[in-house]
Amino acid sequence: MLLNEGKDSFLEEEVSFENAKYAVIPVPLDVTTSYLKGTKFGPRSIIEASRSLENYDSEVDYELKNKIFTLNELNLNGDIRNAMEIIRLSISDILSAGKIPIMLGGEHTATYAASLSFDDNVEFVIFDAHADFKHDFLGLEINHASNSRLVNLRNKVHLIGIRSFNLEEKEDIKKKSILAIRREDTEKPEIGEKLLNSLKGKKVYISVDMDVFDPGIAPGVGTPQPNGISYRDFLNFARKIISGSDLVGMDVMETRPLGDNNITEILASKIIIDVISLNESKTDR
Ligand SMILES: [Mn+2]
Repeated sequence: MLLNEGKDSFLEEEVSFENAKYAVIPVPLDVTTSYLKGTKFGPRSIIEASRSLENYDSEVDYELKNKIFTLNELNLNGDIRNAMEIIRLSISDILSAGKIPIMLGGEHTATYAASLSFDDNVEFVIFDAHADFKHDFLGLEINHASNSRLVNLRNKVHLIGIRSFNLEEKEDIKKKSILAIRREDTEKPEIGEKLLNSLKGKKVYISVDMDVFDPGIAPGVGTPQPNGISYRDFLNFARKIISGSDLVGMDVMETRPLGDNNITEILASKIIIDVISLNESKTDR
C-alpha cells in the first residue's frame, strides 16, 4: 500500500496511518464513462476542496481530528478488469489493517470492485440518480451503468434517490425485492423509518454517486439528472442509517471537476466530514 507524506491529506489531517481510524483512498477510475469524461480528476479535487473546510462540523456538533489518513492515488493503467482487481486488493489491505475505507472516485464501477473485499453480509446503501441495474452497456459487462446490479449479485443493495432507469431495470428491481427509494419519495418521513428498520444492527457501506444531488448543487458529475435530492435530504438519511447500523465503509463517486465552479467537490468533502462526524459522535456519546 502506498502511503503519502501527509502533505495532500484530506481535511489537512496529520495523524499517522497506524493511529487513523479511516483511510481515504483516491481511485481515479475513468474507463467506462459514457457521457462526460473527467471523473479521474475527482479524487484530487475533493481532497483539495476538503482543505478549505472546517474540521468542526456544526451540523453534528463534532470536531473531527486525528481520525483520517489519506493514501496515495491508485495507479489504474490498463483495462477495466485489471483496474477492478487493483481496487479490490487495495480495499482489502485497508480492511486487514483494521481501518474504515473512504473511497473517492472516479467512476461508480469502483464500488463493485470494493464490494468484493467485504463479507457478503455487508449491505450497500447506494445514493444515485440512476438505478444502474443495466446488463451489458456499450458492450461491456462491467461498467458504471451496471454497478448496483453487480454489487447486488453478492451483497444486498438499497437504492436512494433514483430517477433514471428503464422498464427492464424497474422490473428487475421489483423482482429482487430491493428497497428502492425513488426521488419523489425521499422527502416522505415514513421512508426514513422504513430504511432505518431494514438496516438495524446490520453492517452497512454507504456509496454516494454525486449525481443523486440536484445538478443545481452538484453540477460537476459524469451523467447529470434533473430533480435531485438536497443536502438536507442526504443528512436526514445519513443520520438514520448511522444511528441504527455499523458503518464499515463509504465512497463518494463520479465527481467531475468543472474548473472554477468547485461546489460539487465542496459538497463531496462535506458529506464525508458529516458521515464520519455522525459515526464518531455516536460512539463518543
Ligand atoms: Mn449515477
